[in-house]
Amino acid sequence: MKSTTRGMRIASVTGSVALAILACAAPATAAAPPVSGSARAGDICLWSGRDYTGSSWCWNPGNGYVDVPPALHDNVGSFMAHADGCFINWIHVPDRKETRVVRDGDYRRVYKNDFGGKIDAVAPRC
Ligand SMILES: [Ca+2]
Repeated sequence: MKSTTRGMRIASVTGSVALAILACAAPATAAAPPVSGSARAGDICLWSGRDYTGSSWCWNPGNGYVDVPPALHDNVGSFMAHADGCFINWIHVPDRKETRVVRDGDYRRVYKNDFGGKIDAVAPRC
């Protein structure tokens, strides 16, 4: 009887250790961008500020090619992708463009100093 109780206690402690290990693993998840808010599954969301702040707008592959709203034109500070897509910077419409392939799961907390400072449109494919 007593050993059974001890066995259960050990099992309980083991469970706590497992939870503690999960808790330790959590920071990697916590460092990833938030999934909630305006970023829904299947969307690519853009923000004017770094760290997903400022004006935001979400695009869905079903929307097809879309010019980004004025607030985000050449002004994407961060993004989060829950879909595949393509960021486009027009050099000369319609025949010269610079593109960046975006994959489901991609994100950048700071993007304005990179291609975010050039984005004109989002499309399903480059
Ligand atoms: Ca541009």
